[in-house]
Amino acid sequence: MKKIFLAGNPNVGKSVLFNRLSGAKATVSNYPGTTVDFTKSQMWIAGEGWEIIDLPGAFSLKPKDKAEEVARDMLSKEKPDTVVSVIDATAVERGLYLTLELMEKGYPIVVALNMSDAARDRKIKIDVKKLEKILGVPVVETVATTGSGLKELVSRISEAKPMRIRSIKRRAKGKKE
Ligand SMILES: Nc1nc2c(ncn2[C@@H]2O[C@H](COP(=O)(O)OP(=O)(O)O)[C@@H](O)[C@H]2O)c(=O)[nH]1
Ligand SMILES: [Mg+2]
Repeated sequence: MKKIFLAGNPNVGKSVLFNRLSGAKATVSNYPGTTVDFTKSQMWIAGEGWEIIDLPGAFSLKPKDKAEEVARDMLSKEKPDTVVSVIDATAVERGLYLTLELMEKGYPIVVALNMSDAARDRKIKIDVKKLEKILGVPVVETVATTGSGLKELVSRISEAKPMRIRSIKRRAKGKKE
């Protein structure tokens, strides 16, 4: 079965997103040798069953605590087919750090700009198309608590592909590939 992982900083809405995407039947497990929990379930994308895993919150793949260590280990051991990098749309720069680290590792990424309702309330405007162009991966605005944007997020999972950091830097400078 293909695997999709939800990765992101703590409190960006990963678990709410996970519950919306996976529905019932989720199981919580303890990562071996730790007190860190992760949640696993299944979802259907275009008639195909996927395993979906809600990773412990992490700011970086260079771990500073046990939760980050588990997130890093699960990513490297289980080799996800797609990683949804969940970013708080009110603090995009903070979330991009982990996103770029994930890209550097070669994971196919889709970015969920979650809490886009809160960003809108605070008059934070994000040029999604430009961000998408610079990163070279799908970027979708979502509101996990209402389900807004989730259909688009799921539909763009198939577009996720490994992206090279070098080409991101070139695009950020406006150069051609
Ligand atoms: N306004 C708003 N709140 C959200 C959204 N998604 C999640 N939340 C809230 O943010 C908090 C953290 O969510 P949670 O899923 O536990 O974050 P996690 O630590 O990344 O798993 C909870 O109080 C959620 O109800 C969203 O899109 N908009
Ligand atoms: Mg959570």
